[in-house]
Formats: sequence, structure tokens, C-alpha cells
Amino acid sequence: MPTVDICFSPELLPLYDLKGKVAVVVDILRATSSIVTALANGVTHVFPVAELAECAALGQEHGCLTAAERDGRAAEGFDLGNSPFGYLDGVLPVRGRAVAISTTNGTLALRRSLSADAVVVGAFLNLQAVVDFAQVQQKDVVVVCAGWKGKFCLEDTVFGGALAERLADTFDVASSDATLAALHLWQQAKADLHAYLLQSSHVRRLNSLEANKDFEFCLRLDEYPATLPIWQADRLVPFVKQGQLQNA
Ligand code: 3SL
Repeated sequence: MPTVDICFSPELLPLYDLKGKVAVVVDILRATSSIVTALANGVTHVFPVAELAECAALGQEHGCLTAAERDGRAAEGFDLGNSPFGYLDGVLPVRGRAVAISTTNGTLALRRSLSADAVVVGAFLNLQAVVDFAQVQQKDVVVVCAGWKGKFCLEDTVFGGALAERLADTFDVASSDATLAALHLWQQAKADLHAYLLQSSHVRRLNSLEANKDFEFCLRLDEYPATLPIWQADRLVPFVKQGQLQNA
């Protein structure tokens, strides 16, 4: 039986061998929620990069939109920040465009996970899409939590628990203490995810930046159940199931 393991922070990745496995990179607040929202709303592909300068250079090179955040604030000189509403509120037309994005933790976690057989982007918004992909792959899954500047964070870990619960029939979710801990947290949280995650330190950071709207949106379960960003070559593209038409 394939396993589900949880890596609580990108700093712990040297302890995990991702070869032969599926890496599910998660940064609920807000990078992976924003990337899922972008692809679900017609963005063609996303270049996630660690550095702001690379993000700006990609924007020039590919003529794509740029999105950047540092310490919870939109970085200056880019088209968008890191709010999912950047892809929803219609201020900037995004359909048919590509986006280069750089964030404090999320895009770094993605770049550090590239040795996996498959790298996909997870969020509460597309939880079922991640479940469906893992079930078809039948490979070990490692949830890579972006955390905050190398430290553990509650919301990414709780997502790991939600994923483990949905995979529990066909995956071994009991042989990793990290997964067991994430499952326990999810079981505490799921009756009122909003109230539970109000305790988290990142929510306090976002609250201070008046981003409550983003918080509420990022906690919606299965808002985009068929959108799965997957790493291909040098970018994230929407995963297309075999036999499915690209624009279906
Ligand atoms: O760290 C990140 O990658 C961001 O998602 C943080 S924030 O939600 O934009 O503050």
C-alpha cells in the first residue's frame, strides 16, 4: 500500500527522498490557493520562482503577468500580489495569460520539491483534484508544507490531515507520526475550520493586513475540484486527465 507522509517545512526536505513519489506542495495562506485559483480562472500556466528579480525577468522574457509578495504584502513593481482575488475580481484580465509568481514561502517550497516524480499544487480549494490524482498514481505521497520562514504552520499541516483522511482507504496513513499528527489536527479542525484556523499565526499576520476576505476564500473546500496544477518542464500547467480535451 502506498503511504502518505507530511514534511512540515521545506527546511526538513533533506530528510525526505522524493524520488519515485508524488509531492503535494501546499501553502494554504496563500500561494498555492492563489495558483489554483489562477489556473481555475483561465491562466494558462504559472512560473513559480524563489527570487523577485527572476520573477520580473520572466515577465519581460515571456510577456506574462507578474505576481509577487514578501512578508504578506504585495511586492512593489509587479502586476499582482498574492491574493486569490487578483484572479477573480476582473481588475486585470487574466484569462489566456501566463503568470510568473514569487512568494515568501510557497514558491520556494515548490522549487525545492522538484526531485519528486510528480509535483502538484494542493489547497483546500482543489482537495478532491489532489485526491483523484493520488489515487490514480498509486505512488507514495509526501505533502510538502510551505510553513513560514522554515517554521511549522497550522493551516498547511491541517490540509495534510484532510488529504490523509480522504486517502485513508487506499493509502497507509498510519505509519508516519507526522501524518497521524496532521490527521488529529484535521479531526479537531474540520467541524469549524474557520474558527480553528483563526488561532494560527499567519491569520494574525493577514488580519493585520486586512486580508480576511482571502482567509475565508482559501478555506473553501473543493471550490475547484477538477483543477490540479502540475509541474511540467519549467512551469505549472493544469493537469489534463487522459482522454480529456484540454479545454473541456
Ligand atoms: O509565504 C508565502 O508564500 C505566501 O503565501 C505568504 S502570504 O499569504 O502572501 O502572506
